[in-house]
Amino acid sequence: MDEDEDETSRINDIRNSATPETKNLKCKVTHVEDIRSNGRRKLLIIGKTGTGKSTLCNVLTGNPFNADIFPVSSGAASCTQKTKFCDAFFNGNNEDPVSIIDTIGFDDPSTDNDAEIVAELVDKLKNACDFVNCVVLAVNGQNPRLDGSLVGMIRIFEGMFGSKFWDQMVVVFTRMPMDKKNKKKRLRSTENKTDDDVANSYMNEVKKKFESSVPERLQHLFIDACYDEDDEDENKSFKEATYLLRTLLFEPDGLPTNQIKLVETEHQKLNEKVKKAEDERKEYEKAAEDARKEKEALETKHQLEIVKLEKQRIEKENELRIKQEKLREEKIQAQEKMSEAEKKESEAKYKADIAELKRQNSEEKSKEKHEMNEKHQRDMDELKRKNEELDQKAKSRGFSYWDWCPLAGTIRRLVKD
Ligand SMILES: Nc1nc2c(ncn2[C@@H]2O[C@H](COP(=O)(O)OP(=O)(O)O)[C@@H](O)[C@H]2O)c(=O)[nH]1
Ligand SMILES: [Mg+2]
Repeated sequence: MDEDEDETSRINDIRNSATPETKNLKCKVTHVEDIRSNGRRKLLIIGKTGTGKSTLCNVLTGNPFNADIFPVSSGAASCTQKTKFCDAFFNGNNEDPVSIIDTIGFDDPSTDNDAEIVAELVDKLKNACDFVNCVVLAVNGQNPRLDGSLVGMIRIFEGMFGSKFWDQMVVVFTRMPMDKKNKKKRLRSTENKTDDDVANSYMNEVKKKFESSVPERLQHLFIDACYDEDDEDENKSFKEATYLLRTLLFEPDGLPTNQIKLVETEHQKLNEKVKKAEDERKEYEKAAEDARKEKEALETKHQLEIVKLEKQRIEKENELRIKQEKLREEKIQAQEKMSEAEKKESEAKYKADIAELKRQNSEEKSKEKHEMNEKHQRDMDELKRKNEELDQKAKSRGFSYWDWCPLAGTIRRLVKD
């Protein structure tokens, strides 16, 4: 039988040996919606899904690990869909009234919106709780990894409470059976590293990751919620660990929850970043498209003006020809009755009139052409200025849009050229 199977059958044995009586609550627990000013110590349990938070909550009320006060999941899906408040007695001791807060792991695979989970937790802690005396960070002792999602989760709590959060914290390694056989097995599999060695190197990792926020003496405990009461070592280990946890919980200082801020989860931040990038992309795509359309419209307008001018030129040429013809006919008719001297004078006048007509025509023509070209140039300059402004705006936002959107880049270059 390999070690995992051994462990599963051990837990199943404990489960099966639980009589209906023991499955019913041994110690009084009440689900509540509000734990403000209730005179109880408040214990907040956080950690990744499946580490055993709800199981731990059950046993810390003095009840069996599988009591359904805080539903425990056996499969991949988590059972804790909402933050749960319970009024109970620490370890079932009537002299130690506590409120226990069971939370949801933000990495919960059955929920796809951790922003919602954080919002619910923040709301509950801020409005239905007044302070927290101890924060248990539950870590699966069988595989104590400080991975990205746990770091992210701790940062969320740091963001909510501020760095004081670390002063109330204790790391609890769960799922580590403390009987001789299992301890020996662990020693063998970790090449003679004791549980404390493994825990200390984990704590050092935490300190390295969160640096100065972490107090030098950040406490850690080992609690196997599924411990066997009949096993002397397991029983002793559970009693010692819960005694220490009780000491921490009943220390005078509490962490007020009224200052809690609504923090952004990575997920939420990511969504916002993606949305912002998308909006900016759309904005610039539209601007580039508008610039392209504007350039097209200006070019079309300019072409139309050229055609119109050409038409006017042809009309004027025709008019000029008609006028010249008329002048010539008038001159011939007049000259029939003139003397030689008068004819000469009339010929000179006719030539001067024709020259003046041509001059006027060409002056008008070049003036119109010049005006049209000037206007077109002004429009194109204005367009260029607008495009440069667009470029500046993109650069100042650290958003090299034209580089990473080839289509926009092409449109852009077409407009610029
Ligand atoms: N052996 C052992 N199993 C545990 C322990 N704590 C939790 N488990 C098991 O781990 C699974 C997940 O536990 P649960 O409390 O629902 O985890 P949560 O998602 O952190 O609330 C359940 O099958 C528990 O029976 C423990 O201390 N020892
Ligand atoms: Mg749970």
